[in-house]
Amino acid sequence: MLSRRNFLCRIPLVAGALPAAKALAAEPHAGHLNGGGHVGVVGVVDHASNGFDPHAILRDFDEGVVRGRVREWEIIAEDKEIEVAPGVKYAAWTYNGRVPGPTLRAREGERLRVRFVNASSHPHTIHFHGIHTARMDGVLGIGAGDVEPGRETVYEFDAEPFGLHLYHCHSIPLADHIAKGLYGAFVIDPANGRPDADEMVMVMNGFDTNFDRSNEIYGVNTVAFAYKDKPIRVRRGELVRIYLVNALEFDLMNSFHVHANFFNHFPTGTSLEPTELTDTVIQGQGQRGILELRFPFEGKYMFHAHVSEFAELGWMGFFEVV
Ligand SMILES: [Cu+2]
Repeated sequence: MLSRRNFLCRIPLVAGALPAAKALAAEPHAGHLNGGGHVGVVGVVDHASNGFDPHAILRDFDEGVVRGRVREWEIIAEDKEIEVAPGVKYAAWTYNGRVPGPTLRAREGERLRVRFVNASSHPHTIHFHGIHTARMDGVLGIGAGDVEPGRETVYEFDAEPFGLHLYHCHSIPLADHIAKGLYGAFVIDPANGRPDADEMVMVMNGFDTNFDRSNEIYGVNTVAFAYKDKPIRVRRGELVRIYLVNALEFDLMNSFHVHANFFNHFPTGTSLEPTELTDTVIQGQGQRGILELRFPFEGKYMFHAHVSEFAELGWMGFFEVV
């Protein structure tokens, strides 16, 4: 079986020899194939065909619609083939047609209502992290339980506690429903907000493209090397706030490391005081945290998983400080 350990080694350097092969020109033993870095891909992902672009997802916060005293969203589950690296297609299950799903954003104490429509071919739920009643927990056999294809339900609860959370499908087998793409970030702002910043959401994820229950492609907001091929532009001296979520399946941990800088770390975002000034944070499955930093110098600065294997398989990018 082709495992991720030898996935890249097996990829011929002649483009097009395998359906997925033309995408990945990284070859660990030869290296230095894609000038400017030690790894990378050849070709580009068709973001228009995917219907989402990692650069748009980065700063896209969905505040829903406020009706009276309730903040509302509609989330539709649908099956969709997406391109996770150039030429590498993945039969995803999506919330609102994208992976990760929309970054839902509310304010502490608000009443939230989410209408969930299952337009896919499998039963799904939405399980929100947060504090709520059992019936609104989106798990099998309690409340609405599994929402069958063609059916819908409404989840309603209060926004608490403030912080950075996530939501994901909780149908079984759980790992598959998450790995297929049914997850997203869920931000609850403190009642008095946070200081102004250039805010971005990074959902760390991966894709098991050959069904061996390990990932062959890794990334932030889905597309391998999306922020390597086109760096994230930020302004020198400006406060940058990163909402970092680990939605990875099959691997026990993930990490984030930024070069030539340090950040304040607010685990789960549930305190306004950082616990640590560091340059690397490790997250288990479902773990998340808020990172705040300023770049004192212009230039290109790498960020990547400090698990080297993940970085070489797509999870690396650059900030371009201007
Ligand atoms: Cu599901």
